[in-house]
Amino acid sequence: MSELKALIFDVDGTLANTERDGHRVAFNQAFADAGLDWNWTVEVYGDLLSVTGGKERIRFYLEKYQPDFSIEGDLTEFIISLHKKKTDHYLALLQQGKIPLRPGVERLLREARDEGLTLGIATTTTPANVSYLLEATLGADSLDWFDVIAAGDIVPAKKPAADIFIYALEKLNLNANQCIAFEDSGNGILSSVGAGLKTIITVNDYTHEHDFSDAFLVLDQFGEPDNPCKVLQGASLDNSYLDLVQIRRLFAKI
Ligand code: XBP
Ligand code: MG
Repeated sequence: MSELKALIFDVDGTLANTERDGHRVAFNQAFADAGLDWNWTVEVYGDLLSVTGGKERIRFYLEKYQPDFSIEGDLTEFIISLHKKKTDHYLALLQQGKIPLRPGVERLLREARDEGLTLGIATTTTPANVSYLLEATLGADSLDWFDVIAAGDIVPAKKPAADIFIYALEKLNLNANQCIAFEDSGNGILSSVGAGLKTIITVNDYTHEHDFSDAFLVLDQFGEPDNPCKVLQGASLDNSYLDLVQIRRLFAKI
């Protein structure tokens, strides 16, 4: 039985509900800037989220929804340029404080820090998106809370490939059985479990119907003392929100 050493968090959908009112809005703003009449509705975006990575998502959209779209010049360069505009818009939304952390996230991060647990991030999103989210919600020094922020194109294959969690474990110099991963989506848990990590899921509107049969625990949220969470799958909790005591108790049962 290994000792719990680290918590490794996904970002989008886990630390914050960033997709519907953040990334999706930023994509549409970038499309408008470019004079494109593309509008990713909440529903269409839910389909597009099956592909991780914003650049990869744009390409998937073209293949599935705009098969006759063509431009002069290199399509990959066009997508990269469009995605950079999207990122600028997304960073502006973060700086305006438009994307809060999910319930219990700050509390759990602070509990882990207070107990000397290592914290890591393993995400598909662009690195700047992570630093801006952390700075906007937890303050500038919060980037130092994490011993690794593994993000975006740092690995050859994005989620559901296990690359990003394997990379994070290597940087932390820890084994998977010394850590717990936190995710929100089907692609995310395929990646974390693929890296050998026990995974706790918090679902959201886009992911609540995904397959989490390999999850260690599935919740609707981490919860707060005055905002109870619901256990959707796995062992019941001793109290109405997920805290480090619960995590350690569940980890000891592995
Ligand atoms: C979610 C993703 C990202 C974001 C958009 O990442 O798949 O692509 O949707 O961010 P995770 P970018 O759940 O792993 O945090 O446009 O920067 O890719
Ligand atoms: Mg996610």
